[in-house]
Amino acid sequence: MTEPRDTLYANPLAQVDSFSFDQQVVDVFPDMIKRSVPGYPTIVNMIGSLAERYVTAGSHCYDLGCSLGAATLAMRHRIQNANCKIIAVDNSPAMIQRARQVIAADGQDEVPVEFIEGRIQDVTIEHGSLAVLNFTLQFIDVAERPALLNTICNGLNPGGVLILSEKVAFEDKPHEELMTELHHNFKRANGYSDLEIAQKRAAIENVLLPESLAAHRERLRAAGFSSVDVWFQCLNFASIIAIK
Ligand code: GEK
Repeated sequence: MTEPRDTLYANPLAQVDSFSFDQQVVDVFPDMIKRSVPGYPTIVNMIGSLAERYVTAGSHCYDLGCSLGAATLAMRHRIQNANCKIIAVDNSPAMIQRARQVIAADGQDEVPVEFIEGRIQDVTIEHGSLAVLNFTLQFIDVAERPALLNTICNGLNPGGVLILSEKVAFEDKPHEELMTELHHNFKRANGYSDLEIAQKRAAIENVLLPESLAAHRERLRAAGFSSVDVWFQCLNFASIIAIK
């Protein structure tokens, strides 16, 4: 089945409202994220590979900010050990409702998936072997990020892993500008017009708050992760593996 195409910002808007994960976004989400985030399919696929490698018997996996459950599916299809459970969390009712349908239609049902409609800041993390923040932390208030990462690290078993994927910012201004330009070229090559790129940028400006890789590394270390490194980067999008 072809995915509905994202045309949300294709026509001039009198006023560009702040971006929110509502029903309109849910309807085009798979197309939107693939055409907007360089490397997204590779990252999701690798989350499956990491699930195969790190998820231990009887442990919990967390998909924090699960949207339509792409990372949940990737983990579910690759977990090798018995008696595991995936907890998928999102605070958008429209996202969670669609994610439930996506998972219900999935043929693999050996690994149960528990959905939580709520803020990832409020979720209890325990017995975790793998936690995933795939492009979600960037939407959390910067002041709330340290406590969230502390909670995640505390709730992971020794040797447990956090995958943190984010849009990142650069301290060097010319480099920041170059990455932004190349990212816009990526979006243009994927069929977005200059108008769509500009209106989406205005909508997301105060909603998605990127930080530098150095800031992420430092915070992850402070939260208690003993090994922290980037395993994937394309332009201003990166994914970090942090091991407790
Ligand atoms: C994927 N991980 O496809 N609590 C819970 N959910 C939240 C919160 C919060 N405080 N803030 C935002 N969200 C997915 C993609 S999208 C990334 C993640 C993007 C949710 C929000 O509702 C949305 O579904 C998700 O985080 C971010 O692998 O669109 O760039």
